[in-house]
Amino acid sequence: MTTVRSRIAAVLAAGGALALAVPATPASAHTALRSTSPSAGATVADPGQVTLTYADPVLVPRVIVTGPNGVRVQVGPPHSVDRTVTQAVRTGLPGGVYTVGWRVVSPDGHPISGSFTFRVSGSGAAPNSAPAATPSTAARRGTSSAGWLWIGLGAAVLAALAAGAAYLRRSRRA
Ligand SMILES: [Cu+2]
Repeated sequence: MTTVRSRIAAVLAAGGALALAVPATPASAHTALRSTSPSAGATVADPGQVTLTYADPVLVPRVIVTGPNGVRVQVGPPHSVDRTVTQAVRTGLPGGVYTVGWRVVSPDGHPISGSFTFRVSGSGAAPNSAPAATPSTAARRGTSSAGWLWIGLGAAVLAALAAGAAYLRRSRRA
């Protein structure tokens, strides 16, 4: 009895020590993206660069900035100083939605990645304002065709279920 009780006490003590140890070592947890410039969903004139700020210093950063029509607009490799990663992008960007895809290695060795989008107003580049309407229309068309694909798949699943039910009914009768 006493050995069982002391074993339970030992387990509880170990659990308590573990509970104390976990929040006491936040540096060993993998890092997280804290903020970006341009910020996610923002509309900017011509950013010139993209900066990503993490909770901890990061290693081996990779940043890909993709513009309308899938054009890559990052210039050279990203630079990582302490907790901030800076990636130069082309200047005079045409208007539209830009996607930033990033990947870094946390201080604990775990790679983390993510993506966000921002919009370039393209007001500074008058000749680009007309073609800029085309990619956004294409993007909208893309999502609507994806929507139709899901509706089509849903209809196919329903048809398969109906056929299966009819088959079961027929086989049960026979
Ligand atoms: Cu981690």
